[in-house]
Amino acid sequence: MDTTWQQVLKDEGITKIECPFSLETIKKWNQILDPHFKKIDFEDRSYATIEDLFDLGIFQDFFSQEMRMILRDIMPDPTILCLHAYEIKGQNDKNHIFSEAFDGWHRDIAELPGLQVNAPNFISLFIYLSEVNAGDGEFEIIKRSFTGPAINGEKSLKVIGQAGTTFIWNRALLHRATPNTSPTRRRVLKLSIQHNYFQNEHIHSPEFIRIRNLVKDPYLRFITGEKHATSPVAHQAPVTGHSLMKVIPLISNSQINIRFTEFLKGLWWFMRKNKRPFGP
Ligand SMILES: O=C(O)CCC(=O)C(=O)O
Ligand SMILES: [Fe+2]
Repeated sequence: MDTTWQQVLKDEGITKIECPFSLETIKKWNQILDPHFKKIDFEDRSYATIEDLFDLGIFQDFFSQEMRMILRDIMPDPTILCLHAYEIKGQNDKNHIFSEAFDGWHRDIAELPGLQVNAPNFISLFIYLSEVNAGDGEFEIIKRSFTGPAINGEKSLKVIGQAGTTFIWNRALLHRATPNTSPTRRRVLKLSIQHNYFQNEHIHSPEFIRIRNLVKDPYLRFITGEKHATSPVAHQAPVTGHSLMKVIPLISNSQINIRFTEFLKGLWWFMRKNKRPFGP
């Protein structure tokens, strides 16, 4: 039997899958989002927040039956840490995030004592909403880099593709957004999930509370944190069925090359902030 995307995610920390939405849906979302982003396209990084997505109907489309099965196959109790669409500006020779250190390389999550490093605890799912080619601020990641530093010369993977390119990755892996040097803004839809029983300040925010109060669907109430408990109560999202999305192989296609001055700057930055190198 072919390896499933679920297994690839565990082994390598990133998997690409078929787009769980039709291209018409992706197009429709972009048409809905265009006027929203047009108003704020002077910002270096601009957002359609979870509330915007909800008010625009994209939130409701997003949690399709297929998406529910995908998330359930990652973890039985997925709870949203963040869901938003964002654009990053073009003509920029800097990484839009963590540009102050290590050419943008970072982990979102530190290695937590007692947790298996490669277990899918903190996961992000990206759907490119614009076409992303080399130079368009493509997402770059080092497969299997669950622990340890980034070493120059090591292989990395730059994810490029059409609007609708969908990939799921473990936030413990070393990754970065490459600089978007192209003339156009790069648009991504991003979901981050974690176990229901993990601490999660977002689900207590007014935006999450408003959405939770407006939705009746038990699944949407679950994923926005209704059953959240700080004790490890084994709640599970109400979904049946598994996702049989085909895995699309991702082959490392680049190499890390952190400039020496960037490396020193990064070390200094982390020391000042009392954070260890290559932590979040
Ligand atoms: O925008 C990107 O390509 C990556 C952003 C990032 O570091 C993240 O989502 O954790
Ligand atoms: Fe990150």
